[in-house]
Amino acid sequence: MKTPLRVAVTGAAGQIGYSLLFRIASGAMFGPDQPVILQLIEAPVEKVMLALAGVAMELEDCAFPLLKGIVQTSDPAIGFKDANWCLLIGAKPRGPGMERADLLKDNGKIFIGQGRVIDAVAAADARVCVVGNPANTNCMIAASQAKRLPPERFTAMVRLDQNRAQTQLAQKAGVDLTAVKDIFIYGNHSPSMFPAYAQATINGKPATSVITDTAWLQGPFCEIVGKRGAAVIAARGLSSAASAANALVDHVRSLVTPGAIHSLAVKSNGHYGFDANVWAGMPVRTTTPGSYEVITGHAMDDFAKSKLAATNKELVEERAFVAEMIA
Ligand code: NAX
Repeated sequence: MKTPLRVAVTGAAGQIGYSLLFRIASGAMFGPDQPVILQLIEAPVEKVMLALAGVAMELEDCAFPLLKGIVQTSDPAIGFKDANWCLLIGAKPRGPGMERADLLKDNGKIFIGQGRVIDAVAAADARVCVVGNPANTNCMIAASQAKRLPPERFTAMVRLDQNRAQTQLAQKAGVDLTAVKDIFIYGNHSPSMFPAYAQATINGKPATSVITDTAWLQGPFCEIVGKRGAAVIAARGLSSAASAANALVDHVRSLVTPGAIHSLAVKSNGHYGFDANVWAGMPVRTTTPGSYEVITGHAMDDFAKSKLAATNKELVEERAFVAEMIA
């Protein structure tokens, strides 16, 4: 029997948490022979902690053989203690009339605190994955507080956008989903992101030779993928939750699978013209479990360059809003 992995999850009583925790405990994230201990972290609010207790009861009632323990806490120092994986889902949602700058600052406080605590108490091999929005900038903020853990340990999720883009290309081409490969997301997890269709293949051929409607690729395709979250809210009355949880399972599963090629938001280091200090979506190849290298050198045409510049501008602006906090 392997040693259990300690998996800390913030926002564990929220919508995404409710779809995610059962899949982690069932083995979908770390594999069918990897036991886990779930360390569930929630806001220090009585009603929320009660809801968390209910989720923990349901986890117990599943009798998952791989689930070796559940911690319930509102204290990050307890929740992140010795964690191998820190999945940061909890964030403050944008309220009515709230400015983007205020949202960034309010979340900045949360992610500064969590970044510091993770750096102080998590396991030596800790990996941090940020889902709570604005995910890229929250990830950058948390990483900025770390002295022990290097920045490449901090990634933000753009996998939901990748999955959405894969499905849209398959539907347009009238092919099975699995025929679409190498569709990567560049930039921010926001409508400004760029799903780089020209790098994708469909049944091994360039996607642009199968879908020759360039106007659709540059217009509706990018728009549908970029605004899919809003479309789900309009239809369901609630934001994407099960698909977001599924994407986080994919994000981590790919990140622990050597050779996997997938999209992650990572510290840009200047790749693809992104500002060196923003966290931007880009293609990576997993090297060893939990580690990756950025796949550089994908050619970009003028349209792609203009999209990358726009999403980079937004990331740089977000960074500027919180610059004082992380200095
Ligand atoms: P919910 O509002 O259902 O749940 C969030 C939970 O986080 C709440 O239970 C709240 O009490 C908790 N929380 C807030 N502050 C916390 C803190 N400081 N420590 C611990 N817990 C805290 O939201 P949900 O639908 O689960 O979405 C969570 C986040 O994911 C949101 O920020 C959302 O915008 C973001 N998303 C990101 C996506 C992505 O692709 N990166 C897609 C889905 C989703 O929109």
